[in-house]
Amino acid sequence: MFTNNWGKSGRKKYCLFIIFIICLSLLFIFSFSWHTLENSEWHPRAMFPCKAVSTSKASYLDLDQLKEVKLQRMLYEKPETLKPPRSDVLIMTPWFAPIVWDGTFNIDILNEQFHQRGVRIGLTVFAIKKYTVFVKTFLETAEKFFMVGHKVNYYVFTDRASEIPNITLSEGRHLVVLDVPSYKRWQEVTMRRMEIIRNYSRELFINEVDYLVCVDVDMRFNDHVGVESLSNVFGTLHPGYFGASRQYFTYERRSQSQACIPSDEGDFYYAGGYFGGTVEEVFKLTNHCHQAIMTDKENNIEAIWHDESHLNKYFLYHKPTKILSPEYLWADYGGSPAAVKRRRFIAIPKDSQIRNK
Ligand code: 48C
Repeated sequence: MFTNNWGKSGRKKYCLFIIFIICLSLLFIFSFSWHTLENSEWHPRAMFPCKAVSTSKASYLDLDQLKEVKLQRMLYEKPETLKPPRSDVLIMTPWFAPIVWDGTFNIDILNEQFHQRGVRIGLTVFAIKKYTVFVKTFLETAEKFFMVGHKVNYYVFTDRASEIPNITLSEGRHLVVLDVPSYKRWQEVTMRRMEIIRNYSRELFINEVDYLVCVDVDMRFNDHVGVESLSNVFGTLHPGYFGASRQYFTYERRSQSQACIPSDEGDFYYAGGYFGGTVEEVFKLTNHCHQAIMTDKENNIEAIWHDESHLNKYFLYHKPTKILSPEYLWADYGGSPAAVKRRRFIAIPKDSQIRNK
């Protein structure tokens, strides 16, 4: 055929061309068939399904941690099936999150459970500009009442590290002072807490603690605050609104804001000065709130109660797994409701001049 007039080199080129065509066809057939297989139940992975995923070692360890509770004696009031410990307040939400009031928990059982897990708790607080004046009382009272007997790291964020007192801490408790920028407006200071807690959750807290408790600094501990307050993600009922109906809640109502909650929605009014949870959950919460605050800023709007407004919006759609009663964040608004039997963490009346110094 053609090959007679081509000579040796011609034949060689012809053979190479034929080989090229064959390779190209094989490649096409292979890629087509792989694509078909990929989308069919016959895909290699499907043909050789990996063996049933065995429970990872980590989860065996978790199960191992569920040891029996060891108290000296199980001597306490019998839980009464037909007689709830408190009949004057709600102690469980419609989504089965406990609401923590005095008299509803046995701290000995809970301490035993949390000690077995060797739980580490981070307490975050911001002392920017003149708010450093609150740190000494905050820490001294925390030493007396906050998670006593458990491992605690105090994370104090400040622009004035030299003003943070170095008080003597009990065993297993450490003070970590972290430098952060200040902002001119106190509204900005309070809102930026979400961003800073988010960043440190990822860069530091995830490696050092299991739970975070994020609170205001112009406060003092006045009574027991313990592991009964811990859960995956928790908020605290605001002392000014825990008896109010939802239309009186000071939610953000402007639809332009990411924090907006319409007047016919809302479970509770949560205080911005006390929330927390596992590091993972606090990361998600603070990240979400920070993004929402930034979106509002781009839209030239600032939620009526700043980070607290965004926290309330978050908790409406991401229900807390536990709610703390106003015992855990009390401010004397004049009233002294009988339901609030213990004032565990109390706002220090502040000279409003202090905010913008
Ligand atoms: O650290 C400061 N410095 C300020 O100038 C303003 C707020 N803050 C932090 O933000 C403090 O940790 C405050 O406790 C918190 C905002 N909360 C309050 O000012 C009241 N407790 C509502």
